[in-house]
Order: sequence, then structure tokens, then C-alpha cells
Amino acid sequence: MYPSNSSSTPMGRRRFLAAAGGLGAGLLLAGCSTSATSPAAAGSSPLPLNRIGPGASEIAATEKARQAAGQRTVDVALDAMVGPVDIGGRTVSTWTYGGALPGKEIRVRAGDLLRAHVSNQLPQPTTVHWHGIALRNDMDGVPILTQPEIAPGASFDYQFTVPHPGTYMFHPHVGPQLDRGLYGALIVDDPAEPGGYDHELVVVFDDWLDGTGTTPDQQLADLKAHGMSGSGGMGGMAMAHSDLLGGDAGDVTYPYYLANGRTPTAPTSLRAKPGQRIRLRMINIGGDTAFRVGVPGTPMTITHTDGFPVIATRADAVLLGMGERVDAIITMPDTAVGLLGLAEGKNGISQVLLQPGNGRAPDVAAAAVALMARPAILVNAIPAAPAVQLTPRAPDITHQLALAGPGQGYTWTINGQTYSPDQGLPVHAGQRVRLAMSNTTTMFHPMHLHGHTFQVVAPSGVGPRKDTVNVLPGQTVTVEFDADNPGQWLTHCHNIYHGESGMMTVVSYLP
Ligand SMILES: [Cu+2]
Repeated sequence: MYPSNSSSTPMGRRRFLAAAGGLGAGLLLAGCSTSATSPAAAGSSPLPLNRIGPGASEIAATEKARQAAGQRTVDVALDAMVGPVDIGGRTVSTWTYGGALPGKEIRVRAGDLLRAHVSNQLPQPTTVHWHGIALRNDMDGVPILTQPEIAPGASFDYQFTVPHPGTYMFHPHVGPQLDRGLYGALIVDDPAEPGGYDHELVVVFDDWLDGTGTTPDQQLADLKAHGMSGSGGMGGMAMAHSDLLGGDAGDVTYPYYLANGRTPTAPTSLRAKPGQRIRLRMINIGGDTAFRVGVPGTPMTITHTDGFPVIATRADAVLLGMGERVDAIITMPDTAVGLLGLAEGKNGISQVLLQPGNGRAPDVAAAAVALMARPAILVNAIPAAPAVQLTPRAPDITHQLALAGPGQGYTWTINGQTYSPDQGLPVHAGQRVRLAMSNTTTMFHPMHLHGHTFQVVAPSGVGPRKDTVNVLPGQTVTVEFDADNPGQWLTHCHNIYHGESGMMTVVSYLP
């Protein structure tokens, strides 16, 4: 679609034996024993039966401590349903919340109690995960680990205090459901925020294949059978590559890339006056795609990563891995131009149009070329704002996470193991926990920790507060957090096909 510094590797860089009965496939759906006797590889342990699970009194106590007097309650309803959606030039049958793509934005204030009535009208069980929120563990939406799945035809009421302001999202945590249309933005306003902008623009970037002749379930089955996706079939697959990502850019070929549910030729738009300040809240809900985001000719000032403030940093373009969010301020340009989300290494474009007048939209391919000519940054080295920096302290415990794969049958592992809810990384409340994540693969992994916002240990010292961090091929990324939210917390690759093929483990609070 446009020239880039990306290229394709003509021969598949990965060759797999198509293995029957690969481990890790569908462990979440298969149910599991509560046996704590499975052997552990180095770095992961069988978890004891007395671990602090969703019913523990510590979890209710932690929630109670978050609830201030006079707490406001916000009620929302989410109907997970099957139906048609117009993505701009094409109508697809998919799964959404309430028939909208993205689902209707949820907006609360920090400190509010959010009550969400989820009705499952899907043909599969589902759950809702509140990505990035430090909530009570039993509302985290992870099957087996924190709650039973919501059966088709059933409903579930989520209820939890939302402690921190910022840009978050919600999506299912069952199979590859999030690679359908089941997602939306969760915006938590800060009552103390000074503002300083005229408009706000929430943009959700997504890679899209559902309802175009395949489904995410078929895609996952395909990967397990053949090791990789694509139209070329075995042996002739063109794998996406990115210099910025330092290796492979994805395993799945998507026909469309969407911004706020629309293709780039039928985009949504923001009308504002030239010179006005726009706060961007940018979210990557993609299944297998990083987005390079920016406005050609209009540098942005990055203000937040994954909801938490950072030292203001100028950039022409920023890379967003799956599950990451970046807030930035831009000045509304004089002429119409797209806020672009370029599918990194995949030659795909998405956009929301910035429309200061009645001028014609520029050619999106030319705009993409202009953005690609500018440097793009990853956010991992931007320091957190002083107010949200962790107090310096030596870690009480360090866990190594060796990220590997893909193995036979498209398995992805942490410390040599595919996910089991009975295996994990023990921690104790009150500890400063360090996670050192080493990527031994040829592809990036956006690693996400539930229930906490860690701080990246940057080469220069303090990095950003985040809940999802890109770990590039050959890199070790170290993060630290305070164990202040008891429970059983998934930590996993937010590439949905990696996660569902085993690249998940549990940060497990023990008594
Ligand atoms: Cu991954």
C-alpha cells in the first residue's frame, strides 16, 4: 500500500511440524484440575492450594479500603451479541457489545464504583476483563483463575472500585474473542486533572478479519495446524517484518485495519478549529498487530502511557503494541489530515480524520508515506512523572520469565511451559516484585500484567508506569511493582494468538 522500511521474508522463518494434540491449546476452555502436583520448570512453581484466590477475605478488604465515603456508582449494561456491523464499505457479521464497534465507551471518575451487567447472547461462554484497572481480583474476568465463565444465555454482574484515572479498555478473556468486535474504551477521568485541552479524541486501533471469510477461532486453529497464517499456504508465506520491532511483526494476515471501527476510506472524523489543543487517547486492541501512530506534519506531546502520566515527550510517531495505550496532546492542524495508525510491518493503514474546515481529505497513502519518513519511538524509556514514580527500593523478589516459541503445534511458552492455572510466580503482599522478561524469539511480545501498573526499569533508571510493555526479540525488559492487590493475576502476551497458545502465567499471591 505504501513504501516503508518494512519488508517481507519470502520464506517462512518458522517451520513447524503440524502436531496433533499440542499442549496449551484451549486450556482455559478445557477446564482443569486443581492439582498442585504438576512438575515445574525452572522459574515457575506449582501453586499451593492455600493461595489467595478470588474468595479470600484479603480481596474484599482491599476493595473496602478503596471505597471512600459518598462513593458514586456508575451502572452500565453490556450485551455481548452476534450481529452485522458496517466497517465502512463492507458489512460483516461479528460479535460486539450492543451492536456497536467499538462498544459504547464507558466513562467514570477515579474512585467511582463501576457496576456492569454483562448479558451473554453469544454461542460461546465469555467473560469481561477490565484491562489495566487495579481492581478486586474476583472481578478481573479470567476464567478458572478469578471466576467461572459466563455461559451462553447467562449474565454476570461486575462490580468494583476504579482507583486510578487514565485510558483503559474492556474485552473478553476467553479464546480469541477479543479479535472479533468485543471491545470498548474505558476512560477514567481524574477529578484533579487540570485539563488544558479543547477536545478529546479516543481512538481504538484494530486489525480485522472476523466475518470476512474466516473467524479468529478458525485463525487460531489454522496457526496450530500449520504454524502460521496467510494466504500463501505452507511454504510460501510472507512473514511481516519490522525494523522498528526488531524482527517479525506478526503471524496473522488481516484484510482490514480499523480506527474506531472504520476502514481508512470511510473514516470517522473530529471537527475542531485550527490551533485548538486535542487530547488523544490512543488504544491498540489488535490481536496480532502493532500500530505506528501519528499525524503527518503535526508532532505530538506524549503525556501518559497506559493511563499513567509521564514526563512530557515530543514525538512524530509512536509505536503501540497490542494492549498498550498512549495519551498525547496535538495542536489541530490548519488543513484536513488523518491521525494514522499504520499496521507496523504489514503495510496496512487506519485513520481518524482531523477536520478543521471543509477541506478535502488528503490521500491517505501519501499521508502514510509522510509519516513513515519521520522517526517513530517506543515509549519504554520515557520516565514516569514524578508523582507516580515508585519509591526507590530494592526488590524483595525477582522472577525471570523466559519467553519462547513457537514450538510444535504453535505453542508459545513462559519458562518452558504453556499456561496452566496451577503454575505460576509466587509473591507476597507488601513485596516489591521484579519481573525480568527475556525474549528468546524472533517476534515482539507485548507483555501485560493484570491488576497492577508496574514501572519499567529503563537503562537510564526510571521508565514509564505501564501494564503492558513491548519486549522485542533478544531483549530483556525488567519491570517492578508493589504487591498491593492480593489475588491471582494473569500475566501474558497480549498477542491473542500467543496468549491462547500458552504464553501466559500467573502472578500468585500466597499467604
Ligand atoms: Cu507474544
